[in-house]
Amino acid sequence: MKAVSVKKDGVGIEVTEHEAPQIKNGEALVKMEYCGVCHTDLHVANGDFGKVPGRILGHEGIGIVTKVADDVTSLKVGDRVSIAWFFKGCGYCEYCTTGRETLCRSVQNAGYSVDGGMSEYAVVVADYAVKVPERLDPAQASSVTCAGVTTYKALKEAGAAPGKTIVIYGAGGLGNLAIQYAKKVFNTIVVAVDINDDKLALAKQSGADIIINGKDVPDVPEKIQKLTGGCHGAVVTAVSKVAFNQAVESLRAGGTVVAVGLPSEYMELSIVKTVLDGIKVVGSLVGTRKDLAEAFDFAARGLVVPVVHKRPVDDAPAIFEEMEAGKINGRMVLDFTQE
Ligand code: 8ID
Ligand code: ZN
Repeated sequence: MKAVSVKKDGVGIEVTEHEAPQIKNGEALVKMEYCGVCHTDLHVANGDFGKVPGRILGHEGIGIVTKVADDVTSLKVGDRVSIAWFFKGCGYCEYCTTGRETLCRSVQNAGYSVDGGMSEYAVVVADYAVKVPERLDPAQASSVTCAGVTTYKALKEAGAAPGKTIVIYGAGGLGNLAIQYAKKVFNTIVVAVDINDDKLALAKQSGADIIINGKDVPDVPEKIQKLTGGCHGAVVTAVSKVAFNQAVESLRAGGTVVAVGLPSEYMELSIVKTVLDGIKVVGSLVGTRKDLAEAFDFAARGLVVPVVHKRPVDDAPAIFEEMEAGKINGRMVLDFTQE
């Protein structure tokens, strides 16, 4: 079967033939329909979290169950399921039992510690695979599987609620969905900051109230403070420490910065501002199975509409280059229905 995997030396990707996987107890086999390309796949392919040679990438997978192990009761053949970064937890540690399962110390992550969704067939752990609502388009569902659930959860962490002002740094694959959830689900006032006008035009179409190009404005936080009186929360999806530093300065007293993007850098944090303004800085990692089910539901009801572009699987190397160059507007989705 065809799959997109990390090259043998642990850097870069290739589209090659792999042996089809076999299922064990508790597992199901999924025939892939679509798998989105997330910037995290680029980090994994670059070895940013440690090299994983040969690993099949992908954690925005959507497909149909074609086989289940004899002991599986939670899925049946024909179900449409997602393959998310949170692939499996231990189920009994302090994190798994307190609604923070993505922090499980024995976690398995699709497309990183286990093979993921950029593959004609993939294995899921039946009890951990979240089902996709029937009326949600499967290509759009792929984006919700990571970009959607991650930003939906991050907005909860940011204290998003009606009447609050939220700034989203980075209006790429994650950022566009952050804007939509912030506007249509949480009913907040939304500021979007990016360094690319095309992404900001899409941000505006997607519901952002204020758009700011960080390259055109000498002092982004000052402008945001002037326009809004300071934001209640910031969700940073940009892959640059510049945005993290600006996010802190964009807040009002009592505000929260939610770190989502994963540049291999450190952010600056004024101790005096943090203390005197009661600033909270929180890291947020994807979302639980329940968060994903909620994020799917809002998309199925049409409140959030992921912007997706279907591409042939053989385009994967080109898509990774486009992402590195910051040229992608919305999300590129590998189309396995044509394989
Ligand atoms: O669970 C998590 N925390 C999680 C889940 C999924 C993805 C984290 N991520 C991480 C990815 O690994 C990546 O580091 O979030 C980051 C964003 O992923 P993405 O949205 O898939 O990447 P993208 O489509 O390339 O978008 C990045 C955007 O940031 C903008 C770019 O123009 C682009 O639109 N950007 C950059 I780079 N520098 C900026 C700056 N200084 C900036 N925007 C504003 N200011
Ligand atoms: Zn992702």
